[in-house]
Amino acid sequence: MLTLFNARHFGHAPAFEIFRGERVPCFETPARAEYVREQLAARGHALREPHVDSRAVLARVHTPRYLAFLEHAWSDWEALDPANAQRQPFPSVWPVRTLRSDREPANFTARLGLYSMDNGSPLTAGSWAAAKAGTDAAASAAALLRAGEGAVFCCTRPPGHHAGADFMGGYCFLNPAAVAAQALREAGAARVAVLDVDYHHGNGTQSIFYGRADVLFVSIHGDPRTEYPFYLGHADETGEGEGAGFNLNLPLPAGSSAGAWFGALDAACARIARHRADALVVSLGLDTFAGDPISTFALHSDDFSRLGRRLRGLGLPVVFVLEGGYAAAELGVNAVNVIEGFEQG
Ligand code: OKP
Ligand code: ZN
Repeated sequence: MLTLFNARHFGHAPAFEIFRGERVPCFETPARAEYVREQLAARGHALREPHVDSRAVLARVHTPRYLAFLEHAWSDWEALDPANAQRQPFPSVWPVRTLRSDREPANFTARLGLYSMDNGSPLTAGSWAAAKAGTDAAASAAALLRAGEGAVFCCTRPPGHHAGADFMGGYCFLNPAAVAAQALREAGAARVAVLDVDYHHGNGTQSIFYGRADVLFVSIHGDPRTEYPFYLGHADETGEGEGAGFNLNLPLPAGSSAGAWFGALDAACARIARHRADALVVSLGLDTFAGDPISTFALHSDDFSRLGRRLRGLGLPVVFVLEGGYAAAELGVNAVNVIEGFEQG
């Protein structure tokens, strides 16, 4: 399968994150994409660089003030203190209920909190460039589908499905899956479906399309009562306004088996078929793997081939976007299993 490789991903390499109150090495590492790249090359898949600048479509997915903040966040941070070059900024204050988010503060940490859903997206000098190259890959994939390509895989990081119109969170800064869906719409697809199979609910993607009937969002994920991102992803979230009926959440209890997961996939595929979409975007998180260090589902490597075959059965052109998956050494095999399962139908 034609793969767009985000070569800028390497510039986003945070040293640590905060996990259970302690500094720990990041789970979301550059090695993840390198394992996928290695496995793609070993199994004969061609890699290309993204060729489309996503700037225009990006501005229809994210807000201008968020994009302006993110693009300049690192230089603003460094300007505060030269020693900040060696430090990672984290938010520590957020405009929750009763506090105002319409006025952007001047203070850097206050702005960082305004544009963050959690403290889980460590920012570095290369974060903007890496995230922007990811949305460039998504926009390029949409252009390739329009030109007749049957499926394109975006091998990119950091992931994106937790990033909303104006916030980062859960390792995500910009949302390539949302950019792919929006770019497909603008390239002439009347209806698009987004299927999010990452272990974690894609709250950012859901919220971006929640009021729209042209982009159906379907997600299979750990029940938010116990699993991140906690505050979205319940079954009663079905869309609003014109988008009523165009959002389907299929939460599963933590610890669910592969059998339960594929049952949910059947329901997801049935809803997507009913949408009569012209194209599909798959938020391909592989943290449903049994060996994932931060998730609790139990898919094995051959289950990812089965996922690919099942998706091929929808008969749609597909943009695959890499999301989570933290068993890094197995990530390549699992990702390429999806791709080859799809190709072999
Ligand atoms: C991103 B994706 C907090 C650690 C927990 C939340 C998990 C993010 C998963 N510092 N982070 O959906 O794979
Ligand atoms: Zn995830």
